[in-house]
Amino acid sequence: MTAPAPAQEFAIHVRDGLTQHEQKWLSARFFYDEMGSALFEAITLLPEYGLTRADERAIARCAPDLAAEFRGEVIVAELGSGSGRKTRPVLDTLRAGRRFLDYYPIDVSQRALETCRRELAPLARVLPLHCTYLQGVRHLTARRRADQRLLVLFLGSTIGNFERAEARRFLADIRRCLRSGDGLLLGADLVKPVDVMLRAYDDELGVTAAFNLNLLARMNRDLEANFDLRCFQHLALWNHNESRIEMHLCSLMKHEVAIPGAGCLAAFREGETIWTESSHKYTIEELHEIAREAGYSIAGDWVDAEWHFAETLWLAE
Ligand code: AVI
Repeated sequence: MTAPAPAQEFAIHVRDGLTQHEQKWLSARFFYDEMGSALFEAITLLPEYGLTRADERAIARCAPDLAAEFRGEVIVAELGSGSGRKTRPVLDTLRAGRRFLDYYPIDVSQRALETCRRELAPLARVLPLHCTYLQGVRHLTARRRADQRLLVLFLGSTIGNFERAEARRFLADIRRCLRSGDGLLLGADLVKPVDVMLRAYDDELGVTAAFNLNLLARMNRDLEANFDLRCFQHLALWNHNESRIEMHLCSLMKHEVAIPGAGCLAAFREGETIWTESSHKYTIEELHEIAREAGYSIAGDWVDAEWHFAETLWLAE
């Protein structure tokens, strides 16, 4: 199993997204180079961004119930490589009373898988899968023993970064890989007052702005582009109809940027934006409806009391 070559993929993607006459866009998955990952870590510490802390609290609360549900033979897969902080309580509680616990982080980033192995190796046998999420789950379900149940973790509201229709499709695709009785623990950020959500994506310190602008800096580093970062402004908007926060980079003037590594020239009008991320916010009712439609039953919800965020456990029917 192999993940796509990242450098070439980035170049193709930049050419497609930035030569659009209508809405220019870049996929949020390109935020996470070394600098972007460090900035994201800093975001998780911001007082305005309660999401990660809420996720951690909700996971810690649901871990004993997970252990009770998955008492027999179980293997754990995580979509995205887990950080010690988030995944540790689940592995810790599940491994109690077992000789081994096999944990398969699935990620297209080799670096993230390495970090995950270092952090979580003392708690489980860490068996990284360097591939896309669906490839990894298919690989595991084809190879596990008949008596092993699979518990898939999809934490941190990464599902929020999928388009709504894509999220439904993806969760249904995962269901089709599972056997009856397998589980999916999904962490999703919930709708909350608009000012709270906006502050979470436009913090006072400017860390989220730096995280967003780093996409331009990354094109300068990796594709020899000549973006002047001061010609762009970070924007966070609430799209009520789609129930999502959108992040954009707004050009402050009419200008052109050369991107030799992607073989293109990007022309910007004053006020034109590059749409860089969507963070969809859900309600518990919508999550349940998605689960039922995809063929899961709902085994439990753990909603954080401080920051409206849910961990929800679905079982394949
Ligand atoms: C990774 N993901 C769930 C984060 C989010 O909240 O959508 C990424 C992020 N973007 C800006 N701040 C954090």
